[in-house]
Amino acid sequence: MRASTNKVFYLGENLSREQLDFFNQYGFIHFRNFIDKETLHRVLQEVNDVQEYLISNNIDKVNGIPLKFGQDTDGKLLIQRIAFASQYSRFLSGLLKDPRFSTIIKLLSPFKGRIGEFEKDGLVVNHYVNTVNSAYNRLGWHTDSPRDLFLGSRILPMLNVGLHLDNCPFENGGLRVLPGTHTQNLFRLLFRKKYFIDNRPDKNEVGFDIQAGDLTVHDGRLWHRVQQSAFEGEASRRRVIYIPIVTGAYQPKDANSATPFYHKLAKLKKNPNGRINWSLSEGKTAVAQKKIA
Ligand SMILES: O=C(O)CCC(=O)C(=O)O
Repeated sequence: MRASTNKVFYLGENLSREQLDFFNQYGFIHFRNFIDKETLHRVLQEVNDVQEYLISNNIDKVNGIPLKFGQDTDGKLLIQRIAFASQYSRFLSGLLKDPRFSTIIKLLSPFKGRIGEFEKDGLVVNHYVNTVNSAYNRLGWHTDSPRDLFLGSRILPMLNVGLHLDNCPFENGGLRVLPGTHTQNLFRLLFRKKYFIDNRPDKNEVGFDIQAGDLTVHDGRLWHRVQQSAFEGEASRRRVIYIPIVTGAYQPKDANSATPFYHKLAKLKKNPNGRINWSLSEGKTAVAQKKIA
């Protein structure tokens, strides 16, 4: 369902009172045209280059975070989730220095925020496409906060900033959020829905009419999911960059960082006989970091 809370804003030098109030009330906000077509083209090219580099160097984990592999429409290997992508691209890293991010950081006020380029999963590239062998075409309900609990920290407010690289009208699936759930108590944050298992639409959810180049920001405590595209192949392609804005102690990751437990859980696979395969393959770590060209 498309709800009246889905309003589109434009980002200026400062956040307007209306933008701040909207974000504080609902826990998300949508800005049109954050980047122009030329920048978008370059970002897509850089993402492609990073993927090529990771594949050709047999890297399946960056700073302890596993990459998610699938198959593209042409049968070629595709990385459907890349963590810390800006580590491999001077351009993507430079994008994070855009002064408008300082404006967005103010959404975290009164907390003092910073761009987590080297923290959490860094700059993440999500790439969804519906093909027979795509491992990643939707994502069940979750918030981004329990990851902090797994990592032994208390839940701190954070923002997840999504830079959308493809058009994705509401009818094509994409991001769905439950407005206002960022202010819930800990019990509701942990148990409102079954994390990542529940993919069912919620009568109160809100979707977006995304144009390539748009930016969305959601509070890390907000329940959200990704609705699978109704289309197959190229029409279903959806690429989004996510950038964490964090607060609290600086917790950078590097090539020696351990894989968080929740990522290991995600690797558990069912055997054909229905039993869970508990062997957790560690894979290779991206020790050989590409020098930023
Ligand atoms: O792809 C999206 O828009 C949301 C992704 C997301 O929620 C996640 O990666 O945790």
